[in-house]
Amino acid sequence: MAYDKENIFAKILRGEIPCDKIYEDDYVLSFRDIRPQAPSHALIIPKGEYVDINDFSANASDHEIVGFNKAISKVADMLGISESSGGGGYRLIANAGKDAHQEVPHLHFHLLAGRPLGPMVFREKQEYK
Ligand code: DGP
Repeated sequence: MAYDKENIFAKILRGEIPCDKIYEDDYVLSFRDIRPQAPSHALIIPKGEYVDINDFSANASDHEIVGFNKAISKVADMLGISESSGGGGYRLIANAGKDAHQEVPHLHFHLLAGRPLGPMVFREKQEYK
């Protein structure tokens, strides 16, 4: 899929739409999700134009990949949700494509925390044999 420069996160990166900023550096912007699914729900996005994690891991530079990954622990520690910063831990989610219900076509990691988060994925029916 080609990158859509008019997606909502591109507009946030350009400063055309406000966000509740948590952290920013040369490679990433982190801000609070507008529809929080947990007491703490942060998003981390790269500043480069990548549709999803598949696009990013295939096409981003080593600097971008390292910068993006290092931002995860920075944000988790800043929010106090990592166990090493005294929190209870967190879940990191990256939806990619339609089956994962990716809504915004600019790569973003969700950091969810602040309560027990339950099973990792919703199961429509048990299919164990
Ligand atoms: P996903 O389904 O993984 O593509 O999640 C997209 C998330 O983006 C969803 O949890 C809601 C959030 N979101 C959508 N529009 C905005 C916005 O304008 N501002 C902020 N802060 N979050 C948004």
